[in-house]
Amino acid sequence: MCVFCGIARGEKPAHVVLERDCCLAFLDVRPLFEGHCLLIPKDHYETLADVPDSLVTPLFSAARLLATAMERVLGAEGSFVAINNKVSQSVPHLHVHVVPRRRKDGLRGFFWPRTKYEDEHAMAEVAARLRDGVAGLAAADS
Ligand code: DGP
Repeated sequence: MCVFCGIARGEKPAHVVLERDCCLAFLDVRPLFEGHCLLIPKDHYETLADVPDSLVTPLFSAARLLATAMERVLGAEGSFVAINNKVSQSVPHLHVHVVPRRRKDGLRGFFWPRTKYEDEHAMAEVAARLRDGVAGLAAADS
């Protein structure tokens, strides 16, 4: 059984910090920093691509609320909001990491090594491919 479905159903304990009809946020057991939250849809969707449109707004709105609350009550100076989709995703139930940040908090290792585009042309080519992909998906949706 999916561990996050267990938490969503209240069958597995978790430190819940926010609950809505469609989603739930709780503390990550292996936090980057204290207050690191995982926000999940209560229904089981594996990746961001699987999440229905009707859920995107309430889910992201809850992420925004959590990020704002962290600054208010945890003294965070900002936050990091991220989703691992498939790669580096250890729990196959979509979860949004909402992590409190402070300047010079050392959170560098969370990022993979940065790369560089060969030149402007290479950058433009990748951008064009992505624009085509986005246009194709948007057309398929309409
Ligand atoms: P990711 O690597 O993006 O799939 O993150 C999964 C996170 O889930 C990881 O930071 C640890 C956390 N986690 C795994 N199992 C549990 C659990 O049973 N309870 C809680 N609260 N967090 C969990």
